Amino acid sequence: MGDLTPEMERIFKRFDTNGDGKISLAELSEVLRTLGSTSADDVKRTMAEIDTDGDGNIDFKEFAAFCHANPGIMKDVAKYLEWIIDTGASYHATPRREFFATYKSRNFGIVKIDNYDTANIIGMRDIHIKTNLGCKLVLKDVRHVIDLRLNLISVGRLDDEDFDVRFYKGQWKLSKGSLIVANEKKCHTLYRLQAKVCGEQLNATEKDFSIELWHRRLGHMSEKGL
Ligand SMILES: [Ca+2]
Ligand SMILES: [Ca+2]
Repeated sequence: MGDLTPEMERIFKRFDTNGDGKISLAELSEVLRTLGSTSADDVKRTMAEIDTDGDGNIDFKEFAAFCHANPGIMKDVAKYLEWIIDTGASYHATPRREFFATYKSRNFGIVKIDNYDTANIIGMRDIHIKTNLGCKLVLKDVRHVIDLRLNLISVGRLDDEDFDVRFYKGQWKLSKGSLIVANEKKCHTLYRLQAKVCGEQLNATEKDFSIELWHRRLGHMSEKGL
């Protein structure tokens, strides 16, 4: 199993929201919805591909086999859901074009990543997310940086917006006034937020964003007869 196992367990637990050790069709459907607009047929097809013993649930063994066969996909899933709370970042930033409803592409300069490398900022716009507590949060002026590996939330920018960000006892908490906006446990060395990207209009239903990559890969797998 090697190094992949802890990562797979973490993702499996995120899929298995009721914690019964199996991913049901409803749970799989919820994850795929988080990733974008997915039809009931897509969900069933995906379930059939992963649920190799056909009992209607994905157990960890089936999930692990799927991850080993398709290591890229689960990494992508983690990226879609997860933002890293970064005290060092000057801006919010993401490599994901599909998180932005629209933006005008132009050169916004460069950003330093991984201490040594620099990368181009090719777009900038607000991104609206729904936190793990179901609160809506507008991340202002998020930089689109394709070379990033993670989605970053800048603590400095939240502070500028009068949010209170606290790190304590292996947790972090984001609040504004008396409202707790997000609250999550530290994972390994990282403070993270699991959030859904959602539409900009206040009352609009969540805007779908492209799930092309996922579809392309699943489609590809089907072609290979998996
Ligand atoms: Ca479950
Ligand atoms: Ca099964």
